[in-house]
Amino acid sequence: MNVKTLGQFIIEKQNDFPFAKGELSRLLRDIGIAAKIVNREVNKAGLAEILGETGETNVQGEKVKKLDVFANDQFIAALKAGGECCAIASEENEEIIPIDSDISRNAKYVVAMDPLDGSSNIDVNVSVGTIFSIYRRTTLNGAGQLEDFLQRGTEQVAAGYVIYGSSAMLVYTTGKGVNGFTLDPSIGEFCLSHPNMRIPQSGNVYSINEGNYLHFPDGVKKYIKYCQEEDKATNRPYSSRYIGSGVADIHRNLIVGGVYIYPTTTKSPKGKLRLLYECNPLAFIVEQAGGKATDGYKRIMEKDIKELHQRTPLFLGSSDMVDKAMEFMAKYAEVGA
Ligand code: AHM
Ligand code: MG
Repeated sequence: MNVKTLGQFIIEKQNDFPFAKGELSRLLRDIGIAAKIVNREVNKAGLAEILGETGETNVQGEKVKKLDVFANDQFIAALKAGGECCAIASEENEEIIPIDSDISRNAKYVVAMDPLDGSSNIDVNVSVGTIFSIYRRTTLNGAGQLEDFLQRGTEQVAAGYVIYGSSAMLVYTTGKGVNGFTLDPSIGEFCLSHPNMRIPQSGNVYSINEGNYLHFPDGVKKYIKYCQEEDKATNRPYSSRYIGSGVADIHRNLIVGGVYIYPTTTKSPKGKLRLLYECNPLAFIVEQAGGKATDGYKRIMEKDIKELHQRTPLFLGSSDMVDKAMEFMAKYAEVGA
């Protein structure tokens, strides 16, 4: 069997960047290693005492599960040990984590991450994920600083997610397409299983938390009704699929085609998801796979970022479906969004 591991693939792809010295490759490798360790723990979450809440709340004011803390610690440790990253921003930490060790101080890259997205699903054995985004630092040297993270999504050097599902998969892009790797537990390696992933231009799945319907902008309400209408030519009604674990919902839509929407609600007037370490990396991946990602009006990756934990609405997926949803947003914008 002709298997290509993530490590082999990364080294091969390093040649795409003629002046690359291997730093980004090593950073991706470090992330892959942390992902395997987190996967091991997620897999036995139902068995181990690790299951449950720590009782602390994270910076977003949500209850933190023990596995969130574990995943956060693992990724931070791997990135610190690797020496290619001079600062980390995490959903779990209010402030950035500057890295000031001898090997990392002058490293070129910063990493923003959501170490365990969808963590409210852990206790019910539903897939969770890790999302990461890599930027080149803008400060010159020393440990990384906040301003290194306040860059538009278009400046991302690489981004990816790991899904801890029925199989564990790592999907990433460096701006030259999207490739997916499935963990083969028998050899403990991520192996290339989904080369050059492309999202279908259209699909028949829409993913949104309809429980919030009453609080959605009118454009979203009308788009949902559009998805539910009968129309043979466009294959409607579409199917509603919402796991509530963003990486799993978006991974499915990436493969079969579909649109994922987390709009503003009256409860979360800026949206729920975070621009830096959730929306931008997912947008980079989906765009690289041929899809689109906007906030309903504007491209996600061109949004200015002022705060580490800034939120944004998200419309992401098959390009025709995102376009259609945006059409409804524009049409009904004036009527009380
Ligand atoms: P989290 O980072 O606190 O886990 O929140 C992000 C998650 C996404 O994975 C998911 O798509 C969404 O929040 C679900 O939110 P809701 O329960 O409001 O539908
Ligand atoms: Mg999260």
